[in-house]
Amino acid sequence: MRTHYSGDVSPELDGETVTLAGWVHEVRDLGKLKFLVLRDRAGMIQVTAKEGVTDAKAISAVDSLSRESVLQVTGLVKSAPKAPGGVEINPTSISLIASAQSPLPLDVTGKVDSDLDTRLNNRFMDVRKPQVQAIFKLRSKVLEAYREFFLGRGFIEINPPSIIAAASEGGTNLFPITYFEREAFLCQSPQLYKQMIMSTGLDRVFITQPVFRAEPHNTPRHLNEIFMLDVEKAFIEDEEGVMEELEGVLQYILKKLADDTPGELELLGAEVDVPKLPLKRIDYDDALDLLAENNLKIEWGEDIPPEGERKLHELFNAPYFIKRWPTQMRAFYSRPLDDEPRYCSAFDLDFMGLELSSGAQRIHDHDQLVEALESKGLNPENFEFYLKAFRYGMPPHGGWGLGVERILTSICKLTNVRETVLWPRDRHRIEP
Ligand code: AMO
Repeated sequence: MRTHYSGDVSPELDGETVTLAGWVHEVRDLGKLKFLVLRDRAGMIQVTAKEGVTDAKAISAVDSLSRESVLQVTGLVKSAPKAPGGVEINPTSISLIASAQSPLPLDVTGKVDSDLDTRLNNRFMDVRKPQVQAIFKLRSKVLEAYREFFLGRGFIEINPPSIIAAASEGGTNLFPITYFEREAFLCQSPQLYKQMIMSTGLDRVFITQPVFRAEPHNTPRHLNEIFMLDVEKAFIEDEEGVMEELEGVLQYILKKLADDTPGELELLGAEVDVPKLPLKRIDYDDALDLLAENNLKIEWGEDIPPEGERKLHELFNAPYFIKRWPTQMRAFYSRPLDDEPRYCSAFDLDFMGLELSSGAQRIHDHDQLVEALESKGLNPENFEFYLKAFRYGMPPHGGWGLGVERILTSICKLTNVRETVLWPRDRHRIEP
């Protein structure tokens, strides 16, 4: 149906015949001169019809067009320095492929603002906006970069189940489902599975998987369905053995975006600073001291609130790790430090004032793991399928999880994580 996308039509093609297909972004009727802006995924192009010059059928097609209808346009490329992109199309034929009703549920041109709810309710139309399309092109690029980085380092991609019988991160926040005659849950993290794989010899794995969390908070940074990027690696000496990969992949993703998608970043007004490695590391206790010096008092053992993450970002102006967290605060599988078990080898990576990722070196000793479960009030019997993998040779290992929505929110400097999901799932939204 098309020979070119709008972005392929340059002034060098002057005089050639091309066929384009896309949506009617705007029509301007100046009497004898009619301008049509045709939009496709590569951008927009002006189609200029002149009475007396352009074929009469093509002219009358323009007269009856409604905005957002789908068209096929064949015509001659003409270099036109004043037109957007420096070219226009002089049409020889215009065919209406699918007409759009009026009024539209949403303005695509950006002239009329719509609130996020209206936009999400009409997402098929919202994603026609070039800036919104840019977010999803960047999302695809982030996933491409993530895969490329880990495949290049000898990791393999595994696909754990999404239906599970036991909580991976503790008891709450699970969505129960009816699984034939018993209860099951939607997976909140592939945590237990990626750890069990460490006992198999497939000692470097990565995962891309939707995870589901029944977290009741309805905030600009929380979703109930998250697309999680997980990594697990065995034969590490300490948590640095996987933090190095986390900072490496962050740098790789940012560089790839800067190299491959400058147009999309520009559309969103997002500049990417590729960080130098190693990233800054700060211990939890030191972060608390620093925040206290900056008038934000946090009790030892409490999480660092979003306000604190933003403050640290202001102070460091670069992505940073927080390490050495109190053991009591972190998931049961986080390995307490041998010399000071009050602290564990868990870490968070924060970027642009948002927690992007968290991870840890894990407990790999079976009995210590049983104790850790009990100390969190969890029943080891419910974890028997997992504990078993720790009884027959489990090497030291660690890993992390990175929410793709959070990294995009940071990179694109968005104020709401929902912007990065086509059809987000939150406390109130399961439709469309
Ligand atoms: P955690 O629960 O910290 O760790 O999740 C890892 C990362 O996932 C993202 N994330 C979210 N994003 C949007 N909405 C949410 N509700 C949400 N919850 C989490 C964040 C977060 O840093 N199993 C561990 C990882 C590990 O240790 O390997 C885990 O899931 O970016």
